[in-house]
Amino acid sequence: MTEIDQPLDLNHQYALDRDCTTLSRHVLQQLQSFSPEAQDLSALMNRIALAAKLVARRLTRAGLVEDALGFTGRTNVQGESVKKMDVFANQVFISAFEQSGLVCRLASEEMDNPYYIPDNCSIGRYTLLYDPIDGSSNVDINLNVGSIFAIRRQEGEEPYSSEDLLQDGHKQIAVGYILYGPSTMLVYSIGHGVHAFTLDPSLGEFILSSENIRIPDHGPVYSVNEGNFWQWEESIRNYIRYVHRHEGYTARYSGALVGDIHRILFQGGVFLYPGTVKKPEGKLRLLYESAPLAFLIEQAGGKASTGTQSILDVVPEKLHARTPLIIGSKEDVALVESFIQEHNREQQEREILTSKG
Ligand code: P6P
Repeated sequence: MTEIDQPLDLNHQYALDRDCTTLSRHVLQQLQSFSPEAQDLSALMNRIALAAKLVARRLTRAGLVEDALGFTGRTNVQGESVKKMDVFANQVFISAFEQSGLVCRLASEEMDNPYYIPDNCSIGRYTLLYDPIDGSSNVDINLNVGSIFAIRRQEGEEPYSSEDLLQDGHKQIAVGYILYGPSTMLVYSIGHGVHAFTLDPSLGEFILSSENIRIPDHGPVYSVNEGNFWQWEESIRNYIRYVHRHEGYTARYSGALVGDIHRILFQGGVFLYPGTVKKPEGKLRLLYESAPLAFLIEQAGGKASTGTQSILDVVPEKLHARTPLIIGSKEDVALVESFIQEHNREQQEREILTSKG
């Protein structure tokens, strides 16, 4: 037999097949279709991958590239100081999608209003909502950061109105995040499970690394900024006291949502960013942080709530609306919710007793 007639051994064949499963191919496999919408989604995810590679390249060399790190001196619509990397990454996604012909609008944490691409609005019936660099406080100290994205169809004929974005999270058709860590990973869902791709810099391609990821029903991790302890409602403080007093829990908090969620997706547990007495709505933004991650975690078998309502059911009143976020393994999220329900029940009983005098 000639060399060519001898099949590769199974390990080599598996590795070759895997390296040929690129993100755009995987989307079409998930949809089992070559319809125009399937092709759109495949092309959209390909542009997300391009943006991710451009951001990863900048981050990898940020310490060497002049003027890549530090603050711009401006504050964004959130009232947060803007990092140079925030501005760069925000523009990367705009540039990647301006040329795509698919997206009419981009709505970002870094922009007060959506960015419109008029040439695309007659044909490109999609909106990209994104947080270009999540956890940017980690950028200058070379710790992990992420990007979060959600894609929704553009509804209605008025391209310069964003009213149709003020709908619940079930309207998302593709979601995911990019984790810029020791390796760059892209984790996504289009409603057919959750899948992870790892960037192979030697190929310049995201290659399938984990398919149909399932979050454990329970895990040891609780991820929360305990520095806010005295600002929380008593119910959340009661939950934290519970995990302090019971074996089997461990605290992990990186200050970057994507890294904390990624850990919980694989190891199980719960991430909390609760509201406070002064800011009941919390810090995290619904449309381009909580809702995409809620969709993804629920696709992996987990749960995401405000504490009293499923995140995916929340209808925002404005583009940059915030919500409390409790997200992760379904048993751990349910445990946090049980402390909230217990506290609310006790409060109602007290109010009834008080009203009876
Ligand atoms: P705090 C980063 O600014 C971010 O939006 C998330 O990535 C992160 O989980 C959270 O805020 C951290 O907020 O108040 O704990 O520093």
